[in-house]
Amino acid sequence: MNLYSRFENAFSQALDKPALVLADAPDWTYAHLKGQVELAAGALAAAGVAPGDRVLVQLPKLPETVALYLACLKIGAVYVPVNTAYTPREVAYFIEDAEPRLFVATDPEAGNGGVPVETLTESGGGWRTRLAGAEPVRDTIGRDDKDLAAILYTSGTTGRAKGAMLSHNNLASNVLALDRYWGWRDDDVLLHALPIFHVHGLFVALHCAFLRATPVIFQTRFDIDALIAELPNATVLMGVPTFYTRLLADPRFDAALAAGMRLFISGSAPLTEQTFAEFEARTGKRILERYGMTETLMNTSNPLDGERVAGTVGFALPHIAARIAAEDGQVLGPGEVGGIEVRGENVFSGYWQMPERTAEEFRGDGFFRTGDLGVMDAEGRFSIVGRAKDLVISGGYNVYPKEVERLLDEMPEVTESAVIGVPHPDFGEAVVAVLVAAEGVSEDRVDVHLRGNLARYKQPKRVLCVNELPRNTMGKVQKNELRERYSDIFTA
Ligand code: MCA
Ligand code: AMP
Repeated sequence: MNLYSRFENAFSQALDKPALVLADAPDWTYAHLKGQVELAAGALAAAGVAPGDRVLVQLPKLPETVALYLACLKIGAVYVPVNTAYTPREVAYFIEDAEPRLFVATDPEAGNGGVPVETLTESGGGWRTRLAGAEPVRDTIGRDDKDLAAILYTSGTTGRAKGAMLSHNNLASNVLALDRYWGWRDDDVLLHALPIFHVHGLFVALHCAFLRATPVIFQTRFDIDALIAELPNATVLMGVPTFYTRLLADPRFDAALAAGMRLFISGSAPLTEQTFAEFEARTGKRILERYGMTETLMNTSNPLDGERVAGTVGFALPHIAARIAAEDGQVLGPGEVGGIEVRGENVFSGYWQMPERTAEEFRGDGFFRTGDLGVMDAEGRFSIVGRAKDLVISGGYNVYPKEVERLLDEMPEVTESAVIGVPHPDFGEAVVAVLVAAEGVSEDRVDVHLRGNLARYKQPKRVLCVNELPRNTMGKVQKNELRERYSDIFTA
């Protein structure tokens, strides 16, 4: 079944209800959203997009972006969203790899390699002209379970991004599980301040709302004043831990403001026990932490009813199997630390055009190796204790050190580099570069070199020069030692 058919059924029962509640424009009702999806579907068809074609999208968080996503589902195209912070150099790779039929972006110069570009901005663009002249498409194409709905790029330890192929069934099975597990209600109102080019904001948040056609307070970016202003009108907030530390840092945020909220959900990065405890002390409410990743969507969650335990990510969601295993594949018992592995309809089918990489990440019995290190207790509750993959998570965004190190190593004055994540009060972890450079190298110089090449959030917040990097007897750089050495540079 096409995922959009599920949403469309709900939309048709809720035509007069608000779908997207906007700050500076009239709300979009579900009737309007449905109509805009039909027009966008027509515009896509007119642009030559056929089922299975990729549509690459680098757009701000506009209601039209949501309509474009749903239109891709409707006509069976494959939606490929990319972070708006990515530079043209980063986007060039996605264009080459995904071979999109169409690229929709804010900048008409964005494309290369002969891919047609349509522009969409807040105030105009060729895409709006196409929409205005489009013939609406009413029929939603049928899709088989394995047909792709989206490809989401996720960087890897090699520094080369991999496209995770997600099917209609992956997405549908996950939202159905979350709807049940989190007890989604017909009168819920979602406060949405996440970006919509990642799983969290796009598939977890929007899908939960669309499955029951409940209203979304659609904030175009995280803004503490706007968030606080709308909390009394909402029942559910989904955020990365930085949302919660920023709320706690604001004296206006108190129990009265949170009183009408049914659920505060956190994910994408570890929520500290301290934040969990401070939040409960301030509001009387316990944040519900869950765990997922691009390749698997959501895997585990603390319960709606029942104990939400700080520092844990809860139980495997219904119909998802999760286990802890040693590197050699041996399944480990409760209390033993190992790799978290998952299997279920939520798990992606593989990396786009990378069968070897895909095969490396799956066990023979179909379990996917997440690269996260965890432990399960006797009741089946999971905790994440570390990462086998060399990954920094800053404010909920993933940064793979290799990608940054490669660019740093391009600088003539740099002999070698090591990029690490260290604790940061706002972003949880912050990216730090440790460089060996004969003459030393200034932060400004690094800044200038990285600026046009790398998304801003991936760039080091601090650059440190050393005489040599610590290595073990095998010659491997000891990042643990560096993380230890610089652990308090932002928190001291
Ligand atoms: C912004 N900056 C950052 C980050 N965000 N630096 C490091 N890490 C970040 N996350 C930098 C900007 O480049 C800028 O730098 C300065 O901070 C201020 O930028 P601004 O845009 O004003 O920042 P902000 O609006 O305050 O953003 C912080 C944020 C945002 C709200 C935490 O990063 C965010 O929305 N994060 C959520 C990411 C997310 O959705 N992750 C889910 C993916 P300068 O001033 O120097 O230029 S993971 C996922 O989907 C999996 C499946 C899962 O489990 O959920
Ligand atoms: P992404 O590749 O952007 O999908 O990020 C997925 C990664 O985010 C996971 O593999 C985890 O390392 C991390 N992650 C997601 N949720 C949590 C959580 N609740 N606690 C700790 N790490 C998390």
